[in-house]
Amino acid sequence: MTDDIVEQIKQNVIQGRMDEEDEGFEGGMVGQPGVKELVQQALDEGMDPRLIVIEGLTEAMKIVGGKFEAKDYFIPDMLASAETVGAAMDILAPHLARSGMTPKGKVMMATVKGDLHDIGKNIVCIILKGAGYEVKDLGADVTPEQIVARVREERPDFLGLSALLTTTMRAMKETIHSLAEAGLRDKVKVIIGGAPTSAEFATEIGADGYGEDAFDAVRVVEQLQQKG
Ligand code: B1M
Repeated sequence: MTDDIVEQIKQNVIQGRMDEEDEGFEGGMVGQPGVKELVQQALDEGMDPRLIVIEGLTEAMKIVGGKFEAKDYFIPDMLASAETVGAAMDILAPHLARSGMTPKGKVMMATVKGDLHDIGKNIVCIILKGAGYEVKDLGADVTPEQIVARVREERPDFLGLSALLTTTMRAMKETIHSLAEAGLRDKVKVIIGGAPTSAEFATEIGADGYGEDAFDAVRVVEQLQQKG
């Protein structure tokens, strides 16, 4: 029974089904419980919320990531799946805190100054949460000064910066420079991402890593964490 419900949660994330009203990517699933109902049911049955995160949501998003890389899934599909994970995490968050599941680390995320594009950054936040990280989302159009202040206050392990415009990429460099000026550069690992950025650009501006997409961002964070 326990395994059944985790498997159902996993399959429903893969199908991007938030609740019983959703059809699912393959269609014809209206009326069957979706991720929200299944997660609540699992909790009501006394299931360990960590199991739901690790074996249900995280495993599902690995499969979704594989489908995205294989071009079986496109951005709207990935977004629908990622949103079900976000909704599941909202239900699970208070239970996880109680169950003593410690986050793997704290990641602060922001779309940089002058840039309003936040869809990709929001996906990265959701996938990082699904992978077990505590995520502080500062939003979009966040200035270097605001970022420095929040890093100083909250001491995240990682700072993730997103930019979608060639004109705002330079704000990433400014932000890293401001962190250094504030004496905080060696206190936080900085990873960057967003369509106009690249691994070469990350190296050029002194970032610690570059994530091509949300799953790659998790991989880079995990790698940096292992390196210590
Ligand atoms: Co604008 N926009 N936009 N836009 N917009 C682009 C980016 C553009 C490529 C369209 C085009 O001309 N073909 C172009 C940029 C050109 C350039 O600089 N090279 C552009 C432009 C020019 C503009 C305006 C200047 C238009 C204008 O007003 N004249 C203006 C700028 C506003 C501003 O930011 N100051 C503008 C405005 C907007 C909207 C507000 C209308 C809207 C944004 C809504 C929002 O985000 N809330 C919008 C949108 C939606 C787009 C497109 C159509 C889609 C972007 C998107 O959400 N993609 C885009 C064209 C396109 O990409 N086809 C375009 C989906 C998203 C899931 O992907 O964000 O790449 P992405 O995120 C990915 C990866 O990049 C990566 O993971 C994500 C998930 O896989 N990733 C990270 C992202 N951040 C990461 C961080 C990481 C790691 C990975 O680690 C920290």
